[in-house]
Amino acid sequence: MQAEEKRVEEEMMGREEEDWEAERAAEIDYVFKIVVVGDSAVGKTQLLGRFTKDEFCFDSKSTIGVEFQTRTITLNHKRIKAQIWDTAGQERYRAVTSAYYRGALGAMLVYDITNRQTFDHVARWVEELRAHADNSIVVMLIGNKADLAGRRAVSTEDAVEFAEEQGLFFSEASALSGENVESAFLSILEEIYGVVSRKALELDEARRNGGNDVLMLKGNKVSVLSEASMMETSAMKKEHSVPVCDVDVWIK
Ligand SMILES: Nc1nc2c(ncn2[C@@H]2O[C@H](COP(=O)(O)OP(=O)(O)O)[C@@H](O)[C@H]2O)c(=O)[nH]1
Ligand SMILES: [Mg+2]
Repeated sequence: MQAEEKRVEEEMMGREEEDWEAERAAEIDYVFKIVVVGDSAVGKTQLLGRFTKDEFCFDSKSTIGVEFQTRTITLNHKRIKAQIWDTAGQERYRAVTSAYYRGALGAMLVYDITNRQTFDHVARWVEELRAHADNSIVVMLIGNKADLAGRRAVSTEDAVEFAEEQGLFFSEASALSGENVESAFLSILEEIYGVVSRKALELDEARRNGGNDVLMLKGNKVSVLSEASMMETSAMKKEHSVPVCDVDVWIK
């Protein structure tokens, strides 16, 4: 199992590096990694397909169950590439690896409004995110299959209450009809943009005040030292052509 996990991890790193090369060529300002989580069969893959299909770019498909799709949008005059990862079935065995969450700035946590159990499991997914993802990750709860309102098993009120308690954004949506899919993804991208911009500012300020102990380039990895708040950041200044493989966001 450990060897398998390592293989998955290495493959993920390779993917991200390839994608990074592509984005440099395409003049992308930011890449935001978003993970999609939730129980099996709630519609994660369909939601992803619905959002990315217009400007679909099938970056990679894996034989070992790791993949992401991308779509580039313009937000605040910036080219932002949403790199959205799909569990591709790993959730069935509760075997989503921590590498899946690494560097994610956002998460779509999906349940099925016609299946109560998938909503009851949402708390577990929140724990999973808290355990493996960055503290500042933006999480959006999605009640999918809103087109099946006649078979509803989870009230909107219950979901709103849970989302408020947990500090999550919330939307019902339908991958089938497309209702709210675009708006949900655009909202999470805007929220991430807000978080990243704030962090970039903090980082800039810290650099001006603290000098070079804040950012340290070590081999091909960026280590962020100094204050705890800095350690959460996934946003880094673009450093000439230093190859960096564990940073998802570039600021020009
Ligand atoms: N009615 C309806 N069915 C959906 C919707 N989204 C997904 N499904 C169906 O739910 C099943 C599981 O979808 P899938 O995307 O594979 O779920 P995943 O396991 O979470 O990735 C499939 O049969 C889909 O056709 C939706 O919005 N409405
Ligand atoms: Mg799936």
